[in-house]
Amino acid sequence: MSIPDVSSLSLTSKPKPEEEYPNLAAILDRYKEKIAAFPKEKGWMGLDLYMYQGFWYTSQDVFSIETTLAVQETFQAHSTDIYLATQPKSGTTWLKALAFAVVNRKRYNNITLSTHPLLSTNPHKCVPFLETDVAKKTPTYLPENQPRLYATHMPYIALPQSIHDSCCRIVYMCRNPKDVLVSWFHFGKKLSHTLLTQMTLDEMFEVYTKGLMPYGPHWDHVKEYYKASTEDPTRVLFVTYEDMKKDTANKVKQLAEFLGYPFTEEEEANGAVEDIVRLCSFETLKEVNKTGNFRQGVANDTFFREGKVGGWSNELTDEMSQNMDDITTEKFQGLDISI
Ligand code: PAP
Repeated sequence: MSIPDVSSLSLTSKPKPEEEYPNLAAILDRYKEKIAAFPKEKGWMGLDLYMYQGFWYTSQDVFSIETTLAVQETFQAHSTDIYLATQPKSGTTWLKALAFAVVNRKRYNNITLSTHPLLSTNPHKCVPFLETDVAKKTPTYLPENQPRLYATHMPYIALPQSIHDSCCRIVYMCRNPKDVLVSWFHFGKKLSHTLLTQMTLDEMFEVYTKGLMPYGPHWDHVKEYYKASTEDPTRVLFVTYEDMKKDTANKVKQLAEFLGYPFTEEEEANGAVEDIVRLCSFETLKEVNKTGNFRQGVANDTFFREGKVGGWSNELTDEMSQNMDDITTEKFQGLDISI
């Protein structure tokens, strides 16, 4: 299991991008000419987005077209790997915490719950993204660390061929696009990057419904993973944020079973499932992450806002809501996706 040395991952550390991602500049440079040929449009927060394999990507960042291409070119999957895939704002942080807690529960057992890494470390630092790891000096995907736990926002089609060819497990979490949009909107307001242009909710609605978001369109991203899960449910588990909220304990059991770490009867009797639900709850993680930065310009607390289902109803107009429903109905036609 690729568990970073959490002692070096203090919530208050503020590494500079060039220190944290020393390979980034070379990666950005390597694909400069290639991406110049891709379709380009202005999208989320006024950024230039590049179309690749049917999806939009930002550029000049760790979550970008360049790091996606680098992952595709260099990353080698192992059959024992676990990948957590999401569209941004769909429950990534929660899913990372849950999977990390499930897979590592023997290592950080209940007795030492107070010293659990998730009680001192942002889940994003416990489970690296493929997209950011590729830009690090020493990627955590070392061969001896097996099984490995990774997250990614990359669309299914963009996953490196070695992931498609291997029998590793993929968990995909999707969320109601209306809540995703509202979450994106509030996230954007908290970012202090100078290249970003603040957007009104109307403006964000416009780019979101056109799919002009990092890793958008939302619906196509969901559809691809959903189809993969129906084609091979032993390889891809499709879960929704809403179901996870409704019955977290049972969904955690399902997750553990899928990942190959089922709870024993004894563990269940001892409350191990409930311990993990509590440890990874919005309330617990929000409290732990109320200070410090995830990376420059992104505070830890930006990943913990409301953590609710249906909060969109306080922010979107009836017209926006109807418009989104129409798109969702059309895009998810024939698919049994309940959000
Ligand atoms: P990311 O993809 O950028 O990492 P992600 O974690 O997917 O972000 O999304 C953040 C959302 O998950 C926030 O939703 P909100 O804006 O509607 O509130 C955040 O509150 C929610 N979230 C984070 N942690 C949890 C958790 N433990 N339980 C439930 N929701 C959570």
